Amino acid sequence: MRLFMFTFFLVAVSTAMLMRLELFAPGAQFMDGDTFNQAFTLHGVIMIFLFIIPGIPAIFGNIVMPLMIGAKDVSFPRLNWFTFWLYIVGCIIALTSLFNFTGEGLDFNFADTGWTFYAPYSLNTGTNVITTLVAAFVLGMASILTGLNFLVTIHRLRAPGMDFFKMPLFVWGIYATAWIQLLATPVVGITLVLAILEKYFGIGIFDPAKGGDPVLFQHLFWIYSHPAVYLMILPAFGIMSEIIPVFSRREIFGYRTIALSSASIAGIGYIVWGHHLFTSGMSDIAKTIFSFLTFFVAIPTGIKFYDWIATMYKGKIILKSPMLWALGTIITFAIGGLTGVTIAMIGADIHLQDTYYSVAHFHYAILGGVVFLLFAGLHYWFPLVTGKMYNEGTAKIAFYLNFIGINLLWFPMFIAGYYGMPRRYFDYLPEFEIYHQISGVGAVVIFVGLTVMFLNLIAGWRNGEESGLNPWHATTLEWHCPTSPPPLENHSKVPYVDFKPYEYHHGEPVVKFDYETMKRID
Ligand code: HEM
Ligand SMILES: [Cu+2]
Repeated sequence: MRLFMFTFFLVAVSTAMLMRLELFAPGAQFMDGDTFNQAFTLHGVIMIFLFIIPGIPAIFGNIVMPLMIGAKDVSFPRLNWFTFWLYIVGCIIALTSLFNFTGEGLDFNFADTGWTFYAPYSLNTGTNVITTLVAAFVLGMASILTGLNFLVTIHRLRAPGMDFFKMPLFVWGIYATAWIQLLATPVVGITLVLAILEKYFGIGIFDPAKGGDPVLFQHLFWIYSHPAVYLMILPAFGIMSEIIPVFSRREIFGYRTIALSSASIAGIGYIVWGHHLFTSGMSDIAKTIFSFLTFFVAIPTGIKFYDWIATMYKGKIILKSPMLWALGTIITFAIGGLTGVTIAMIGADIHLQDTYYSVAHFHYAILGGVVFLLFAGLHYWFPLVTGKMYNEGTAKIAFYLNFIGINLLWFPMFIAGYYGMPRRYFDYLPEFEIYHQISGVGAVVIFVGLTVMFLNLIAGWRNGEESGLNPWHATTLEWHCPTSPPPLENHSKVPYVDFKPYEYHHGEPVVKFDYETMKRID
């Protein structure tokens, strides 16, 4: 599954590179407008539905989360297997929608609607929207069942002694996410089915020509897709909360507030979707309420940032690559989150909606938040999963390339967007050229950074040095295994957990663990 995900990730990165190349100068270079529309749709659909939403839960939720709570596996391993196949089927359907099999031969015909499939355009376009909708539906099923599996696992399989407030914070992140997967995804499932029915049978729900309402589509879509952006970020924040205390050698500051803020972000996430519709037609009172509610998201997010920084304060900071990725993310996600607050203001958003400003916002939030932390997690748990170590120097170089790249690539877009550069256009006025060119250079830098990172990890996996059992001196249960990588059924015995997840004293882990009895011995 990981292999599939990273392959798709590379496909989506490549499409993005092509788009950046096209946009390097005004006018058409090598794509026409229709191809460009398909390119950004392909990029968005893959990144969101095939990589970022399933990414952290599938990569770390399945492997690390059970270890962290002392379970042998998730509650329903077969259901897990089933969701894996649903994912594969969804991917295959998405791939078939790339092509048109007509009498004249093979033809590219991917949806050209953007990843949001807005009606009424998605109902009228001749591209393969239906197959793409079906693919998204199947992937949604996989997401719902994964959420169910995680919820039951966390409720039922925690080690004896581990109450909710002794769980590692990554588990809290997965827990909050699982509720979103279970409760919000059905909404988008229904929306997609309605869109398919509308397209096939013209039932007249979204099509204004038949008395339907296209804005209804946007409401239904964002009722899921706004919670979905928190679904992406919460497990990522969980990774941050693991790395910060371990590499500061300090107990995390405000454990409970971090845990509960995950839950409250998940909750608030359900009631702010209207901020995507400020320019689509809503009553003024509705706009005001959605704007007001959106600001509330900043409170629990701010609390987390405060706690992370307070943890590092007076800590013994060890600047290894996982920590470097985490620290970089504190900066990039802060830019993503705070610019989100600026467009939660109705007046500003009327001007900035559907410009490069919003593109820059969500790329800082998603790449500079979710994906960077996913990479942080890859470096952090790499020795746990492979038993080996990558080259630390190269890992650092890869981080710096990515960090410089993201800023070169997206910071100019804030300015271009502010001056009025609309998103999703394949051509632009000459005055925007400079921003596109800086972005183009940034894209190359990121591309090189990603390549270096993946090659380094692959090389480490193949012939890295033995990492030892607990190279980071971490305190959570996943590092308390008899072997590295962990044996098939995880811990040899059910551990007894009567301690908090991050106990450090004078920079040293407090809890000593006996792998035979699976109890603390200090
Ligand atoms: C404090 C946190 C955040 C706030 C206040 C916020 C606010 C907003 C607002 C108001 C918009 C609408 C922009 C427009 O269309 O003009 C928006 C768009 C978006 N945000 Fe955020 N956001 C936040 C965090 C995030 C996070 C964490 C993610 C993802 C991990 C994210 C992903 C997105 C996406 C994908 C869009 C654009 C969707 C599209 O039109 O294609 N945001 N955000
Ligand atoms: Cu939103």
